[in-house]
Amino acid sequence: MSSENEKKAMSRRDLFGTTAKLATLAGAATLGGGVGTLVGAGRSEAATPSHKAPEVAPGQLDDYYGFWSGGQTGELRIIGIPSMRELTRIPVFNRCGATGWGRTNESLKILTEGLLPESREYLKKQGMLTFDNGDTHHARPSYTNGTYDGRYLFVNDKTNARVARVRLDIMRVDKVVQIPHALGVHGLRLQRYPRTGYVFCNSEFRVPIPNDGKILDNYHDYRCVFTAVDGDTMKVAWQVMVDGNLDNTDCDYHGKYAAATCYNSPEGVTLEQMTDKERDWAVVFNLKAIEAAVKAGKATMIDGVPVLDGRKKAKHNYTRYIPVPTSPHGCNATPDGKYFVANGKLSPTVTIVEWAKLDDLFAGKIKEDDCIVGQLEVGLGPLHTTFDGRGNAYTTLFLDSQICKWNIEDAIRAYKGDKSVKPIRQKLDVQYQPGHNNATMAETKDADGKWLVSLNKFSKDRFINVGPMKPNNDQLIDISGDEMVLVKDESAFQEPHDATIVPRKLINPIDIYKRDDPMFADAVAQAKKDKVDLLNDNKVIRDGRKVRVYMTSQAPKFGLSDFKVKHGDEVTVYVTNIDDVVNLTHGFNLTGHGISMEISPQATASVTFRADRIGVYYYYCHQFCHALHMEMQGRMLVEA
Ligand code: K7E
Ligand code: CUA
Repeated sequence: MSSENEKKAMSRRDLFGTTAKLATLAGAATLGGGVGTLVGAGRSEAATPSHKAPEVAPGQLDDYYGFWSGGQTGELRIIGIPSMRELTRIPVFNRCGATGWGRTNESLKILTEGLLPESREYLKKQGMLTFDNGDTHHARPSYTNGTYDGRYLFVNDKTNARVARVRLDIMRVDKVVQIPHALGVHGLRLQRYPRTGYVFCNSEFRVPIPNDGKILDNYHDYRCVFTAVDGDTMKVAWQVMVDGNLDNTDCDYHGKYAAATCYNSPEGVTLEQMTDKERDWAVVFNLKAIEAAVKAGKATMIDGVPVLDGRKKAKHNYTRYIPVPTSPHGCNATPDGKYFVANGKLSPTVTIVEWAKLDDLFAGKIKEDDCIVGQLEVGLGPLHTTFDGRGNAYTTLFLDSQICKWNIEDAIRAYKGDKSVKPIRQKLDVQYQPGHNNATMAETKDADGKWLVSLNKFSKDRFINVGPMKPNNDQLIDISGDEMVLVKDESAFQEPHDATIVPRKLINPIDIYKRDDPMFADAVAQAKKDKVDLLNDNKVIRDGRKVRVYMTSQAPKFGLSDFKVKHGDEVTVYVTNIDDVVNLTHGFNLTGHGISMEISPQATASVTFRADRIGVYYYYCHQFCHALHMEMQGRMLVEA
């Protein structure tokens, strides 16, 4: 950085000094038009794709799968890297018309069986079976020995406190669990070693436990819990009560510790109260001590879940609170397994904590501050950090609209007082206001330092105007050389928070379902009871007021060209796609009934409804499967 730039940066930073808290908050409130335009003001014509622009010509395949969270859409997206092409979406917490997710019996079972009783009761009163929205932030593939194993992917739902597991062989959710004693499940990371294992979830908001109305406005009695879900059973393994609001989390590469950034250490409920301190903390969790305490029956069972008290005043060895500047955000473990980085957000710094020091901390040999081995000023609004596996870190600067590349060991040397090192390697403008960034394989021991994506919340003038709500701008940056080079802009609908990028060889989805897939095991079992061969029979079975309609689909024909039911019957339609051809998906879309679903090759899908409308209703295939696809239809006759 030139001294001129340095001066400019410093004067902006002064604005963020703790003495000028109100200025900070005022600044933070007007990010979009105010502070955010300080850097890269006006339209940026820079970043003309250079010789390094990724070449993925038509017909060529990408090198990586990018797993994007879909934010408020409640879904996941798969983006090809380096092309940045959106390859598909995975419906998770949302209702999806293309697939029938949230309407088919198969998806409703998954979406409802993990709900807490109180949610079930609430939903019933609303005439709903499940929540039809979600807010996905952090999607992470499962690990074995510190690297991705291609089994599962886990993602949080911030708004309804759920965690979903996606099977990576079919790219569909197979389990959902709702987290008790929590509102706003935000940070999510997976145990890396020996395997996943635990899914660590941060509940963000502090709530009364139980939240039954006895405690209302006395917010000092609210609690926040850190939850470990068992990734195999998708049941809550244990919870630890903590001080403050949990934000993001990560864990080590040895299976010993997890860490979480906390804001709101004053435990207030207004913005002023929440930021009324110079320091918050990163809370660290001693997994062995927690497991031993749970095993020894030291936890309080609340709603069937073992809950330990990890608050400071409880003085247990489950947790320690490492002080970091106020309102930290991202929490990121380095791929060498040595450190984690807490990102300052309101402070222009990143704080580096050494995992190995936690042994001595929990043994009482050193103090919390002694675990901090580095604190580097990177710029304004540091939110998240990622890594290249060559010792460098890349931190998003929300307010500066930049990515700051810095060297980890140099930052540690500088913190020790070595004035000769300059840890900051480069700052690159991004357009604009980045939240997460992530580099290829950065969260594994095999970080490969090829590509980095910057997920920018504001796109402003980067795309043609689509109205007041603009797309996000996901930018691809080549980090394979000494310099970061911006090579691509890609628009995204609100609001992918985060992305994980995995080489394609580690992910092996199937093309055609196997008939024993658990996704439709219930349908197979019911058919067996009804003595129906799903691959060959087309039958209507009446069972009192329940009617089960079994039909095949094979381009361009449904096995039944019509079926008849009585007004008021409870009808379940089972469709089995008997085509054994890659890419040959059929749809079942029932007119006037709000029903549509897809049936992939060799799959069975089913949907249940009451035949409450008398008359003739067509069902048709909604996937363009054949030249006679329009003719792929039939009639449901509902008699009075
Ligand atoms: Cu938006 Cu990871 Cu939820 Cu930061 S989080 S940006
Ligand atoms: Cu089957 Cu279109």
